[in-house]
Amino acid sequence: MNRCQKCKKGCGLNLEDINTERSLIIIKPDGVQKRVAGKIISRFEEASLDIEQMKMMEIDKELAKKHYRDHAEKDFFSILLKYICSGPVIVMIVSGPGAVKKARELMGPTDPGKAPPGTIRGDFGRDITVNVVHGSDSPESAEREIGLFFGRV
Ligand code: RTP
Ligand code: MG
Repeated sequence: MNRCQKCKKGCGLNLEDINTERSLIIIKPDGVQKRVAGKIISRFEEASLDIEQMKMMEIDKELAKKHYRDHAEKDFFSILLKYICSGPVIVMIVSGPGAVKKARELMGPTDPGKAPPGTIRGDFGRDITVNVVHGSDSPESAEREIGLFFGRV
């Protein structure tokens, strides 16, 4: 049995529980429109991440501004808002050991032109704006974003 690394005793937790993280994933409007959502979801499943929650929705400007608040001063902010609000998206919570890093490795770099084949953005993205998928950039961002999209879960 894996013993808890914090108390070193049998407190009932195992290593997997301790390392489990969550990430908020969004299949952006272009992913839904191009009918590649199923393929994208499979990438996360095949990497042994669990899908805890999933829903289809449209993101309104208010929510988009909150979600991408760190980019408010960037010159691409208004284009980003227009894009992310341009049609239905699929929002998911994925979880598992190292989920944040794992998801970002599966996605590939922001610019699909620089993303290797076999990554989600490399295979399905169009350009640095229209890049098919979002994944949280840290466990702290993940929890903030999960709160925005799913409330307390
Ligand atoms: P995301 O937050 O969507 O997962 O993407 P990311 O971490 O890889 O990239 P980030 O820097 O957080 O940018 C957020 C989204 O803004 C759009 N973007 N456009 N130069 C540009 O025109 C530009 N740079 C970024 C992309 O849609 C990017 O995913
Ligand atoms: Mg980001």
